[in-house]
Amino acid sequence: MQYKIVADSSSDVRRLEHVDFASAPLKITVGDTTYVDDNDLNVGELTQTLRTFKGRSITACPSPEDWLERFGDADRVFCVAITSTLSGSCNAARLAARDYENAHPGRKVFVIDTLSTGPEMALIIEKLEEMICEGCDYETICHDIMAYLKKTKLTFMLQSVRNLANNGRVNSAVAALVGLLGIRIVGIASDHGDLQQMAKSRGDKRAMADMIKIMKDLGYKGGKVLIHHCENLPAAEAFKQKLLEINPLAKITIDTAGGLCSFYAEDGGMLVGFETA
Ligand code: X90
Repeated sequence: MQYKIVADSSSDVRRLEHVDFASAPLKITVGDTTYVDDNDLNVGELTQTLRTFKGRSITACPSPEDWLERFGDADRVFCVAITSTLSGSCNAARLAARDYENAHPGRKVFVIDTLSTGPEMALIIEKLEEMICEGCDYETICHDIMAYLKKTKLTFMLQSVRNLANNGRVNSAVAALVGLLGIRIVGIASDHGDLQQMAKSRGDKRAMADMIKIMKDLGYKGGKVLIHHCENLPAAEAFKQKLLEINPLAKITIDTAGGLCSFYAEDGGMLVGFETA
């Protein structure tokens, strides 16, 4: 039985060691230039461009064909998609899954609407990899990954919500916060898969204290944490230290955000996916 995991590029996962993996890229159009969010994208350069760009910029999710061509000829495919509340990616994956199963009777595709993005998606992907490696059967994995998804959460801090607001991905209360200097928008991915603002914090330090509080309130007890940042390694490292104070043995990994998450989380933004108890 050949397994494959296919995620859209908002997961920030570029490769897996033990299971066949592919990323379906989203696209980011800044003025006249379209960037494909794949492993060749220079994310630092994109962020640099966005610092001074004043025009219109938009994003586009992968098409059903983009998903389909990444399934290869696997017998069992797991699709891991960004929240369907804010993107058409999950819907495209579902269409691809239907076509694939019709074209190849016996093969199966399980589509996961993560209701989240970035590092929470990466947690899901790592858990799938683990279960596949353990030799779990397909039905068990489908069931257990949905249970795991209930235990994972996402919190974040953003220095700017301009791109989210310009693309209609936040409600008007959050959009009204565009242009506030020195303020960090701290929030979570809600149970409905959209951005829920929890605090307005002055500076990274205060924002990180607010994020820790949110994590504890949501049931964080020292489980696995993935931190993805956009040009803000100092904050990511400081945050990791704070978490190690709670549990010195916690498994905490820092990574850079890919193109899509960097575009929306913007310069200095940080996303944290974590397991609750
Ligand atoms: O289909 C598309 O064009 C992609 C649209 C994606 C819009 C949201 C991306 C959010 C990226 C920003 C902070 C975390 C928000 C979490 C909400 C679930 C990261």
